[in-house]
Amino acid sequence: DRDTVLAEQRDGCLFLTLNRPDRLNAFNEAMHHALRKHLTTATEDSSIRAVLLTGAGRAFCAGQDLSDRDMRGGGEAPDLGVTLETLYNPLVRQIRALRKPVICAVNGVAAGAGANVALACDIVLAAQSARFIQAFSKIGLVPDSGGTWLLPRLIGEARAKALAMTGEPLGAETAASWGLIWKAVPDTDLMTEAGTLATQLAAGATTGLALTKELIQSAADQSLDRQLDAERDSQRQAGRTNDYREGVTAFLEKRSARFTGA
Ligand code: T3D
Repeated sequence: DRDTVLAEQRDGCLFLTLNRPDRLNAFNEAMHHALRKHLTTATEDSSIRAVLLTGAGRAFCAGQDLSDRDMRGGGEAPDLGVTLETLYNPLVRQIRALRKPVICAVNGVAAGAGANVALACDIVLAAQSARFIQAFSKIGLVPDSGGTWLLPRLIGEARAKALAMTGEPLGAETAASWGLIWKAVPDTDLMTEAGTLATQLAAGATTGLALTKELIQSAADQSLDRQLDAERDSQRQAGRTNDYREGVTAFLEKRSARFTGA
């Protein structure tokens, strides 16, 4: 059901809105499939040069829809390894592999996988009233969707463990001051600010931005020596783009660059 994610393309940007507001945009299979489909469009369509992800209504996303996990009738617990392997993991991999900036505008509560899918995006802005909740411990689960990898890298092991084990909500301003997200903005400014950022990045040097994303993502697993080699290779590639030529020319001509993404 594609209505579970609203999509609009403008100014080189694909604006995606998780759209199950009465369930706080919790993930069901339909929403997973719709989101993946839109991200595939973003990957393949060269006229899309940035993606902005947000949620409809008062929440960003409450993670897995737990009404699809109702075992009160005594039914078997589902194999959650399968749902991670087939739904959540491919989604996180797709966001990280997308060679275009993915901006997340966290408009309200982001809980469970909803929090970690947000954190998997490249630049995360949050409304000041938004909260990030590693809700998994409250239902006996472990953080997923990359949470156990991202959290200690972003905020250190001490804070990662405490957030994951207590399931306590973390306000947007604290999240920003800890380095979990890019910034917290007044609620009323969130969508304007995130939209401006997304369209600005969509008008950027797309190949250079893609290479930057890849370099920063791979850095955590590399030695400085190997990272220097990777920077050399990426810079060589970036230096061969028309956008590099245009960027230098625009600087010398004291005008704004007109990047085409090529
Ligand atoms: O299962 C697998 O495949 C494995 C993968 C797991 C990934 C995960 O994400 S596990 C974690 C799942 N998520 C949660 O445990 C969070 C559950 N929700 C909450 O803790 C709270 O709703 C929030 C803290 C997010 C927000 O609280 P609040 O007080 O602002 O809102 P509320 O009243 O709790 O929720 C409003 C409605 O949304 C309510 O429905 P109602 O009573 O109005 O009909 C509530 O049941 C519904 N809702 C909220 N979260 C979910 C949900 N319905 C289904 N699933 C949800 N996750």
